[in-house]
Amino acid sequence: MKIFFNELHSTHSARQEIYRGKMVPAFETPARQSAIEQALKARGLGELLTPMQCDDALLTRVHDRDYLNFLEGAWAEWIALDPANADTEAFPAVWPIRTLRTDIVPDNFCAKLGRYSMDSGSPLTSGTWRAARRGADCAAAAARVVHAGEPIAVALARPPGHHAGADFFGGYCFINHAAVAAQQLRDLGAAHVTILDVDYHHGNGTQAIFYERDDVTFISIHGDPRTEYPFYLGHADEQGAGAGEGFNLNLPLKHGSGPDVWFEALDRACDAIRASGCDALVVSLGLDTFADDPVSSSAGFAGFGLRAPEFAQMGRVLAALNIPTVVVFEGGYASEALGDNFVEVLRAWQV
Ligand code: Q9C
Ligand code: ZN
Repeated sequence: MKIFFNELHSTHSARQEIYRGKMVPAFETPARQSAIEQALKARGLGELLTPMQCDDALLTRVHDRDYLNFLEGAWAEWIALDPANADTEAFPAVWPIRTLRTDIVPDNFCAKLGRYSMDSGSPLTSGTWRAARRGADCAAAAARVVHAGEPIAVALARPPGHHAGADFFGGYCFINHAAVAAQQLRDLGAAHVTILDVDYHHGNGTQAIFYERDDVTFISIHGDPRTEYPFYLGHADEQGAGAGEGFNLNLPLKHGSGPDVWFEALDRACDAIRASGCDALVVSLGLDTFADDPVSSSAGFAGFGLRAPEFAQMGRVLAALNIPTVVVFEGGYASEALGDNFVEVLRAWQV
């Protein structure tokens, strides 16, 4: 099994994030990917490879050119505001919601930061662009080998991607790797690609990117947005629009739902995947459905209460679909358990 890992991931390393008005230690850390790399090596699972660079043209089929330019230059602009910013992380504090205009991109950097983001919990750092851009390379490389005949390939990258939309970052995500993988598969000739997002949080960015398209189906199982991040998307009535009508399926579950409820939703998702007739599957694999995940935890319950045996079962159910699959790492913040849980999912493809 080929696993394309982001060797530049730790260039994106934030110390802190804003949560409920306070600075708290960042949850999205380099330790997350390192833990998985270590576990893969220790268990002898897969072949860790660095990817070739993917074309910018692939990225601009997923993201807006002006957003990519903004991300690439953001750190230099942040430092230009004040050289002392070099020791900080950049956080937006103002956003163009409702009645405010997004068609004119302001010159002011803080205003741009808000124009291109959805929350203040996603620190932008000196290495964010380099790390996120390299993540796209991993996703594209995994898609290419699956197109060439591998039954499975993995993009092991951070920061994650599924909250990032065509022109905004948020939820720790900057470049949408799952969307890049799906688009790469389409460009290589896959007639239909389906994305299954099993991160605890709804993949709002991925959904939005493909919402009006009939060539990519988006299916997501996630915490009910009425109580869970990203709050403003992920409801069951979002079924796609225009040509994309019928190509979006959300399966929101109440916070506190356990493995039985989650696996019922997975069965529904699998029915929809089969019905989509896709030539390839992209799995946005977030491991924050884990019973001890610190980010999805509230009121004494975390994720969907999944543990190693359930992650193994998830892998078996997905592998049994027997569809060429690109697995993309998304969220999951219990670093010490990420390695085991990741390996448990992937083991199913390794016969
Ligand atoms: N207690 C992904 O899993 N809220 N993003 C953090 C901390 C934001 C999660 C609250 C959660 C974003 C890719
Ligand atoms: Zn998540």
